Amino acid sequence: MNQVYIGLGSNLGQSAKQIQAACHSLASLSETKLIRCSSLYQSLPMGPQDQPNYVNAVVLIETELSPENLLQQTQQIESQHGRVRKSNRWGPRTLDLDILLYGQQQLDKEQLTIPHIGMKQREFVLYPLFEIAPELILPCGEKLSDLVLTCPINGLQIMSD
Ligand code: PH2
Ligand code: MG
Ligand code: MG
Repeated sequence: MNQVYIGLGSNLGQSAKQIQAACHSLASLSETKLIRCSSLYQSLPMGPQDQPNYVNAVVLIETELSPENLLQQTQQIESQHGRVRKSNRWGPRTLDLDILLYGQQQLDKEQLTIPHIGMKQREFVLYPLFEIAPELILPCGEKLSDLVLTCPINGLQIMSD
């Protein structure tokens, strides 16, 4: 059983609902259990500024799916939730599912890099991750708690429902 952390993001349509629905979709994947979900967070857009704020969250699943297989499944969930792939980097999207960590594995393939590139600098990944895994140590040996301490919060807010 592999413990996998997935980052969720949305800034188009009903973002909070998209994220919640995506959690249900992840929970119903084969050979997969949803273990923990962070709160929903509102974050300022990283990248182009002429786009809406994001809703972000992080979940922990346990899965027997391989990284490649899981990537396929998460891309299918993105499409089912209305994601249209465009070439604009860091542009708005209805749903983004990023495999952040897959156990202690490090993978560097054309379609999939694990740990997720950039996660160590992103407040909208680190803080929700810290909420559900305060003791986590990354494959590089760094403590998540140390990364959080040096990551500016940049307006990140827990959403109340
Ligand atoms: N995702 C992006 C680009 N910019 N900004 C925030 N705040 N949250 C995101 O999830 C995000 C982003 C591309 O994946
Ligand atoms: Mg992303
Ligand atoms: Mg992505």
